[in-house]
Amino acid sequence: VSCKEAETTSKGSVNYDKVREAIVKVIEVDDNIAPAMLRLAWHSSGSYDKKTNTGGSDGATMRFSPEKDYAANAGLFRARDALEPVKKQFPEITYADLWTLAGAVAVEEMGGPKVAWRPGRRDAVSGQECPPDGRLPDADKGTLSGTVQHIRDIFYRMGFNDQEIVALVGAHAVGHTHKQFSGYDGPWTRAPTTFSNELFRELLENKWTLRKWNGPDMFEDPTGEIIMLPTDMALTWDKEFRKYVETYAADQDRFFEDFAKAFQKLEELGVKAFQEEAKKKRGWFS
Ligand code: CCH
Repeated sequence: VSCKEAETTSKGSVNYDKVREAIVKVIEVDDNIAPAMLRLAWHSSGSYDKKTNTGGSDGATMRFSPEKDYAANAGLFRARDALEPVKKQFPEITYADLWTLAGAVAVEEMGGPKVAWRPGRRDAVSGQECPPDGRLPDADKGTLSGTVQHIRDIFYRMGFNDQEIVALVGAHAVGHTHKQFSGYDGPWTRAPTTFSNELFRELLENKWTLRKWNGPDMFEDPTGEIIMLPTDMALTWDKEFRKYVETYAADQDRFFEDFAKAFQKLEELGVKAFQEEAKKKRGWFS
């Protein structure tokens, strides 16, 4: 399946500093929207498949069915709707650029690292370009080894290594799971609007047991107030992943640095304009 050329690109006249300010204003009204913006950026980018060079943030195809209805994307309308007034205010920016910029701004506004971001993504014109369902990770594959393998399958397909995987999942320091969207219930940390290395510290320092309830398998601490998904726990069960969990738990600066790099890479996966630019540069040397 080839990705049909999209027809709209951000016009050169966009003042991205002003767009940033407008995104910050949306977050100031309700800071719970910042984690949702971060997740929107991740889910629009994480559909990338390296082998076929399809999916990814280019196109903002999650505006369309079937992608917007995929189970993994349940609840992300909150972030898309919250950004709609910004798109109205700056009609020249593409949705694809706006969503990824909002992800970067959200990380920064929550106290995280500055993520390098550049414009150039196009908007697709229809759902024909939507990636197939199933490209984003499930939180549980029933067994420890199956869950670990699943995480690797999904993120290696995008082109990430174990260190980048652990850094990226550190984003679960912020936000909540929502019963009505994913079946899971609760935040990972006690400061869910502060971007930090808290996920890693909680994973290593707290005591995690399976919650007894009739929802999906998930872990909770002794208070029952904070939670971990099976995939989060898997990062401590696998030896290779655990190495990085320990590194990031001990060193927030290192986490911030690695997260910023991996997140920029994620947001740029499969962006045609950047790929063409890189090809031109390589061509000059060959
Ligand atoms: Fe995630 N995530 N995520 N996640 N995620 C959920 C919520 C957030 C997985 C599953 C879930 C990343 C990786 C993974 C965020 C950022 C990232 C939810 C709850 C599930 C389930 C959704 C709901 O109920 O609303 C799994 C599985 C993986 C990989 O193994 C990565 C990578 C990132 C970003 C870089 C953020 C932020 C949230 C909170 C959203 C909110 O609305 O508060």
